[in-house]
Amino acid sequence: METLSIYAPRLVTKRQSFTPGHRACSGCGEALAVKLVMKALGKDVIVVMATGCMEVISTQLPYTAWEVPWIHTLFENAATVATGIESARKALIRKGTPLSKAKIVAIGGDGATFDIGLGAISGAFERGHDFLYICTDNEAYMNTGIQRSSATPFGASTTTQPAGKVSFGQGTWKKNMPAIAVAHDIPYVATACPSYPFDLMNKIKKAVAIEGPTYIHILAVCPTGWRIPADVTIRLGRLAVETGVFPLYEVENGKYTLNYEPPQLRPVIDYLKPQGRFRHLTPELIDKIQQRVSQEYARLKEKVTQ
Ligand SMILES: Cc1ncc(C[n+]2csc(CCOP(=O)(O)OP(=O)(O)O)c2C)c(N)n1
Ligand SMILES: [Mg+2]
Repeated sequence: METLSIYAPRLVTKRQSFTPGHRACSGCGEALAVKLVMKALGKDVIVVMATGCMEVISTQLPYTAWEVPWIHTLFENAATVATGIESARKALIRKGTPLSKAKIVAIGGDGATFDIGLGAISGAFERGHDFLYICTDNEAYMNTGIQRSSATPFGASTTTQPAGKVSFGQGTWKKNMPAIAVAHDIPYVATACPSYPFDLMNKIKKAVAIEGPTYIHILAVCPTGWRIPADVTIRLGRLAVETGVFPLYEVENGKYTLNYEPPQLRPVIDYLKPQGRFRHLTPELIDKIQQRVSQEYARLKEKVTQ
């Protein structure tokens, strides 16, 4: 095990087309996710990015962190722009124009994916375009100041639903975005987290090798919005998986596989306690979250055994 931890970094390419020197906060799990995604994708790729933290920190004129063709889109239409590129290329190739077969990848935050861009994503999946959509989910609208989204977990304090005398924070359960992607009957859906870098990179490579629409949902720990120290990002991502809050799984042509199954799930309090956004939660609310997580995990496992 020790030998593996010494040599593991050598198994990852040093070449990266999302370069250092960008302006992400220290400990940003979303920037780490994008870095791993780009290491897995290499250079032969066109990236379409919805506005959000990742765009803002990587493209402050006159600088850019991108060494591949990269296109800014509005908050709501990354999937549409990606599918437009794919269709235009198809048309040009039909006319005999020699064009590269670079992979087309759209990246959006949870606000761009769960909320404002959902219709565009649904249309792109339904029309069957050949592209990968990646959601980097930090569970709120972080770029504009930690406002709640439909990805914000129950009980989390945000600037639009702050915990206090009259509210315990977010009062709704997180929308199940991977399940919505699966419902489109697309060939590949997966969840990933940068705390499991090889799993994440393998899933990216697998997704772009598949023809048709594919979706990867990445949990991106956000020290600023989750109110945690910058050096616990990786550990917190692991706790999300080990408690069952964010299971790592794949759905290939409707078939579910659980990629990491701890012999026993840790209690969710291990994940909630280090985070300032959950600091106010009462034992009753923590129990309620535990029940929900156990229930959802059991539902997922039922699908895996099918
Ligand atoms: C139509 C529209 N509404 C609002 C905004 C302002 N806006 C830009 S980025 C953003 C939040 C992005 O949140 P998310 O997609 O979760 O990405 P994150 O910043 O968290 O990475 C908002 C509200 C916008 N650009 N366009
Ligand atoms: Mg977000």
